[in-house]
Amino acid sequence: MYHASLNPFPSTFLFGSASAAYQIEGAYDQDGKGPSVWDTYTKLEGTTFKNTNGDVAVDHYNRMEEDVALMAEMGLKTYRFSIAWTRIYPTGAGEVNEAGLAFYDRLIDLLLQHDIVPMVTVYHWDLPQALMDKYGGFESRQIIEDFTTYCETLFTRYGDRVKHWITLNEQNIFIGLGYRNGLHPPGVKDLKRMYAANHIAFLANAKAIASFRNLVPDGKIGPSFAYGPIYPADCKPESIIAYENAEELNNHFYMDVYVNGEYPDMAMKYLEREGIAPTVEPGDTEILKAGKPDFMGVNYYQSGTVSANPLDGVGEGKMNTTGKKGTTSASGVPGLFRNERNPHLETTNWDWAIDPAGLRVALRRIHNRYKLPIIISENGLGEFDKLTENGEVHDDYRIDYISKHIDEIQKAITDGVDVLAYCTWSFTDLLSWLNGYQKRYGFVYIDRDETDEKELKRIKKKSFYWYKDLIARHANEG
Ligand code: BGP
Repeated sequence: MYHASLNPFPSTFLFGSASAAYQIEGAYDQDGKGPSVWDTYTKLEGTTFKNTNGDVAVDHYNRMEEDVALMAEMGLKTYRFSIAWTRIYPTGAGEVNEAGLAFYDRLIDLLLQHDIVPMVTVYHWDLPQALMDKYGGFESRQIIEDFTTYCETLFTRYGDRVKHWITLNEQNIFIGLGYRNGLHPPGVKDLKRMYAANHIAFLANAKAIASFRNLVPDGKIGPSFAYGPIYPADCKPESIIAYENAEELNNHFYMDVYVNGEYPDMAMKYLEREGIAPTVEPGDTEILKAGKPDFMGVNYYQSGTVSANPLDGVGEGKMNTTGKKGTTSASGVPGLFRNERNPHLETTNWDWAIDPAGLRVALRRIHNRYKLPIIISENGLGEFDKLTENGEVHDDYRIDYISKHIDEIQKAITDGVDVLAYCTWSFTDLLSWLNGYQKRYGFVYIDRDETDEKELKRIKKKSFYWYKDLIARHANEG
C-alpha cells in the first residue's frame, strides 16, 4: 500500500530509548544486591566475548544522575529500564532489600521531574542465582509464586508513579538461548526442557499480569516479544509452507499464548509428534487466559527468510558474536524450515538483516492477528563506533537506520496500526550479553572497552543530537 501523505505521529506518542539492568548498572554486589544467573554464568570461561561481564558495565548504578541529565537534555519522552530482581530480593524471595527499592525510587522520581515517562521491565533475564540453585529457575512451577511476589512488590511500591510496565523481556530469546542453544544461562541444550520451562514462563507472566490488575488498575502492562517477521525465500509452494511453519513455531507460538491463552494447533501437534510438547495441566489455560496484556511489546531488529528444510536437513547453527561479517552458519528446524539470507537486504557486521519495512510488516501482522496496541520496546543498530581524535562519534549509519525505521512506523500508523511508543536500543552504549562492549548501540558513547574500563566517560554521538531534534520536531507537529 502506498500513501500519498502520512498521518502525523499522535501527540501522545512516546519517543524513547531503552536499557536493561545487567547491561548498564554494574555495582554487582553493592548495597545488598545478590548474585543473578548472569553474574555467575559470565564468570565461566568461554561463555561470553572475551570473557566480558557486567560487574562494572557502564556503572549506571553510580552515575544514574548524570545519565538521566543526558536523557533530559535530549528531551526523551520515555525511558525503558529494567529492575534487577536481586537488588529487591537478593535471594529471589524472602527478605526485601530496602536499598535496592530506594535506588529505583530515585531513578523514577528523577525521570518524572524531567517529564520522562518511566517504562519498567520487571524481568530482563537476570534471574536470582538462589532460585536457580533452589529449584532450577523456570523449570519449576515454584517460580510462579516467587515471580508474582516480586512483581507485586514492584507494583505496590512504584505503581503510583509508573503506569507502563513490561513483564518478561523476550521470553523466546532467554528460553531459546538458555535451553535450545545452550548459549545463555543455564547453558542447556534440551528441547523438552526448553518447552517445559517456556510453559512455566507463560504461567508466571500471566499470573503477574492478573495481579497487576488489582494493584495498578490505571496502568498498562504487556510482555516484550522479540519478533522477527518471516518471509518465504521465493513463491514455491513448499517455501510458503516453510514460512508458515516458521511464523507459527517462532512467533504465533508465543504471541497467541500471551493474547489468547492457547497454543497454535499445528505447532503443538509438531511438538507432540517430536515428544517435546509442554505439559498443560488442568487449570493452566484458565490462568493463561486471565493474563491478557494491554499491549504487545515488540523488540524488532530484523526479519527472517526461510525455505523448505528436509527431515535430515540443517539444525542448529553458529551465531556471529565477533562482528566478522559472514560468520553466521546455516541453521533451521529439520522438516519445518531453513533460515536463508535475504538477497535484497544488507546486513550488519553481526549478520543481522537491515530491514526497516520489516518493522511495518511486523506491526501490521500483530495488529491484524491480535487487535492490540503496540509498544516498540527495542529497535536499534549494533555497530563498531569510532571515537575521533576530537572526541566525536560520527554514527551516520545509526541515524540512517533509526530514521528509516521511524518512517516505516509512520506508514504503519497511517495503515491503521495503533502504536503507542518507540524505544531505541539503547540510550548509552552498554554490555552486549554475548558480544562484549564493541557492539555499540547507544546515542551516548561510553569510553571503555573489553579490557579497560578507563573513566567510563559519557560522550554524545552525532545521533544524540539528531534524535533530540527529531523528538522536538514531532512534539511541535502533534
Ligand atoms: C535484545 C535484548 C537486549 C539487547 C539486544 C541487542 O535481544 O533484549 O538486551 O541485548 O537484543 O542484542 P545484542 O546485544 O545481542 O546485539
